[in-house]
Amino acid sequence: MSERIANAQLRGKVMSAQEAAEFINYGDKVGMSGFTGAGYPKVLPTAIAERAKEAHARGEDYAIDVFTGASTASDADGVLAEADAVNFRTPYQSDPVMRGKINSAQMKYADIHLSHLGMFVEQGFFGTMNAAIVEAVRITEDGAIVPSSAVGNNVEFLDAAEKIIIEVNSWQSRDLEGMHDIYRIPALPNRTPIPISSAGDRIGTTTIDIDPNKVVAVVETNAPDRNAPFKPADDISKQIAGNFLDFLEGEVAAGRLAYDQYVMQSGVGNVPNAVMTGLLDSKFENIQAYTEVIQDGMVDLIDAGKMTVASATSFSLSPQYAEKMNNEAARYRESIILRPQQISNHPEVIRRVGLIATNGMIEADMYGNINSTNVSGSRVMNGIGGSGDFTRNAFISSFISPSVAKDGAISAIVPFASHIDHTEHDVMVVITEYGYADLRGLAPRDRAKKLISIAHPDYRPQLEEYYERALQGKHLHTPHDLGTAFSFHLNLEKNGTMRLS
Ligand code: 0RQ
Repeated sequence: MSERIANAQLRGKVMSAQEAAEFINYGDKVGMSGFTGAGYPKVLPTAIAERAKEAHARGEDYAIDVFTGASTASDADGVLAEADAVNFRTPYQSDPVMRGKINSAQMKYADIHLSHLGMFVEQGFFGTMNAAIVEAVRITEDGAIVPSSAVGNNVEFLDAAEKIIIEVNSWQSRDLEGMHDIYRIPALPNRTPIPISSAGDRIGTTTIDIDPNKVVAVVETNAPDRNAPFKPADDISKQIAGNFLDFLEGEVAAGRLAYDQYVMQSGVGNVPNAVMTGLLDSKFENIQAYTEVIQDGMVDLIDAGKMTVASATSFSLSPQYAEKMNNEAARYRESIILRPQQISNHPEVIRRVGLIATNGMIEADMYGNINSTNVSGSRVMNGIGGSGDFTRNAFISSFISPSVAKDGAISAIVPFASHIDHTEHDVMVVITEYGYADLRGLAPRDRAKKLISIAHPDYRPQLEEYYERALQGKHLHTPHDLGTAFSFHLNLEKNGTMRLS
């Protein structure tokens, strides 16, 4: 193992996770590596959680503020939340225990665009960052870090932190070295254009240089990234994928897209993965991804010769595909680039490469506002993630979702979204198993008709009824009847279903 720590000074800092956790004090702001279950520290979170439990048992306060790239896993966010060791968390998270604590106000959560967080840290919006805990594949001779399966906000955390703890994880393939492309955006007011004009451009270094004098501990680990396997695509996912491909075909027919010009951004989840499976048998070739996470479907597209390059900030692979990535990283690094999330999600580059963004949603309202985060307006699911970065700046932004959730008790198309992450101004296409609503260039009343037509047939009559009522109002640009705009949600709260009769 120690050959993975090639720097003599840092080899002298090797210690146990318990010893390293002593450097993390009550109230500290701690930036951790990790993004969608990849590249997060594997042992420090548990050691910090143990410290918290011991302190609480003694009647003392102990909690920290946790900053990451995006979601981690049960052995990071999960154990910390379980131990009530987190006071404040940002950005995206998806752990069920942590979600429960956020929704019961036992901890605070700030849902920040993924491209913004590194910038917030650099600009000092959170005050001093006390520590960075970052997973590495190895430490080089000159003390630089080779990141592992995610880059996330590592650069910003390592630059800003007073103390650095490095977890060197021998489970991660050494062949990941060379896959990363580390680039720092010059600070304001000296910004310069990011020199990426196509997804495959490499503009930086393969390692992150750090100040070795800030390193207080190096901990050796050997533990896998914990990602949930994807569910096999069901009929509804396949229908949604089919409708998405029909939409793409329509773009080709209209001359706005060519079969070898598709630049993809895809959210994580089973439906986006089904879309990628659908692309395997499509006419699209030389697909490029400028996205934030590489999931199983993209690996299949690369293997099939359909995708030439994928730029992201992390992996989100099933255990089987993570194993494959580990075994064959030397081959995959020819076509995969992992960048800091400020770059993978940067508005400037997103607009330049002209990508088609495709993300999941909780609900869309009949004018095209999208709720990605808060069920019935208040209960946070995960967070906005990178969906805002991509949606606002895409060549075409799309949202995909089954038309109903919870066995039909919830409609994904509602009169008024109970929380809005993406406004009607940003949302171009919404797709369910009943078709696609192309909202581009349409006035609100025309959008309503399109969106009602892709709602579940059981909900179309009550959506139409609402719309007719709204049309009785005085101001008809975006017709609403505010007295009943949330009738679907209120009925859900009262009767457990959005069905009104
Ligand atoms: O619940 O898990 O209990 O079955 O939400 O829903 O249909 O499987 O879809 O996995 O794509 O998730 C918006 C949450 C959709 C996700 C959201 C329930 C449903 C199910 C999952 P169960 P599906 P998905 C890149 C981009 C924001 C971040 C983003 C998300 C569970 O896409 O977090 O886009 N997006 N990032 O039953 C109540 C509703 C519901 C509902 C779905 N209206 N009411 N529950 N569900 N709709 C990635 C990153 O940024 C890192």
